[in-house]
Amino acid sequence: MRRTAVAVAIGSLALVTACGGSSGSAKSGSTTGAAKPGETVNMTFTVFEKKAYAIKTGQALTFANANPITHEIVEGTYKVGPDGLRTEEKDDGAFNLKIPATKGFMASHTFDKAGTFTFFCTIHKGMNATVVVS
Ligand SMILES: [Cu+2]
Repeated sequence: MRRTAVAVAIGSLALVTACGGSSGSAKSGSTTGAAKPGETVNMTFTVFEKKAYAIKTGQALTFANANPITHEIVEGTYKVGPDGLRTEEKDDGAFNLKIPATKGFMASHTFDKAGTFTFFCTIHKGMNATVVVS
């Protein structure tokens, strides 16, 4: 239940942003102080926008697909070669998000424990990143 609520909330925010903000109150100041639901991992083609993300315990990472490309995101360990591509990987089975080849599709995973976790896309060897949950 909680996970679904987070995903919906993030989706709504993204929609508002994408539409250019028709709500007049958005102009006054920043969003500082508002409860942050986590971070969005934007996936453009076969690249994660960032290599490292930071959220709080109980918050989610939301994976947003910018292109009609299939992804499968799992948590696990990996090794990366000098070209930035994974040479080894081990899915730890914590979660598995199948992202369909749908532009604008979003799926999220809530992290309930603090720690540093690595995740990757099983399909694309260059999609590797870390999240610190504090
Ligand atoms: Cu991928």
